[in-house]
Amino acid sequence: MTTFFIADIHLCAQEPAITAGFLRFLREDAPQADALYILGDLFEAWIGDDDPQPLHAEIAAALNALHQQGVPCFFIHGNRDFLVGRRFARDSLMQILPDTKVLELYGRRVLILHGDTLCTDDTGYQNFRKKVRNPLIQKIFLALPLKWRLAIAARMRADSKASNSGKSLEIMDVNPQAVINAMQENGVEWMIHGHTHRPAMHDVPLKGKTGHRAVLGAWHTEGSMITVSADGVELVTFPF
Ligand code: LP5
Ligand code: MN
Repeated sequence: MTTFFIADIHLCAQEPAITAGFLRFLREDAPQADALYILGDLFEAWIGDDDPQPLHAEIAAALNALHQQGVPCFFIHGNRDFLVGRRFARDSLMQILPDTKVLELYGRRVLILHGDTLCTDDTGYQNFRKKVRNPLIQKIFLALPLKWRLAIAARMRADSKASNSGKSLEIMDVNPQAVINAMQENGVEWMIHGHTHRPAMHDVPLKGKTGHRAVLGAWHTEGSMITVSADGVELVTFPF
């Protein structure tokens, strides 16, 4: 009786070792879970469900196979793959959740989210986010030819890399008050998120009690996940 959480796998055709590690995880580890939650940035970049990359069909088939084994899979959009849509959800049988969700798990209330919305000091990013999460802007983007979308995404990635190199690590981490607010608004003592690529378990000072924030690691050279069971919440790394 364990639920698995992962995030920031950043799958792309240029990183076959990560893809192989993720497919192995879906085949060998994930079937033991009650459910699998993917908290964003499953893909390095997503420009529309009509992108014909073979990698996408391969991942959809592997998630679909996990579902056939009785393990439901849930997905929250990240800042790289917020355009994952209905078609990919249908092919993978993965259910897309809203940007924040409270789960009741083995007697614990757990708030799950990608984590980018907690980085409120990064005003450049939050302004960018507002624009690209606008449904009208997304509709226009998705109507563009694939070639143009690829070029725009590449340009955004390059601009993001350039702007990140000038930002402090502090600005790019979560804002402590934003964490407290999110936990109090949702009435939870547990939060799980990714995005910052800084795997850790943090205590959070809440009114009269201590909350807990579990942060997932990115999949660079090994896998990272958080397991929740009746016994507790654990941050785990494992080889590909
Ligand atoms: O992703 P990462 O780790 O580099 O940095 C993030 C924030 N950056 C982003 C941008 C993404 O990387 C871009 C992803 C593109 C894939 C999807 C394309 C679909 C487009 C759909 C349009 C409707 O999320 C970064 C944060 C960092 O995390 C830490 O939290 O700091 O934020 C930024 O870099 C934002 C900058 O401050 C401003 C970005 C400038 C982008 C300019 C766009 C130019 C458009 C050109 C059009 C021709
Ligand atoms: Mn992210």
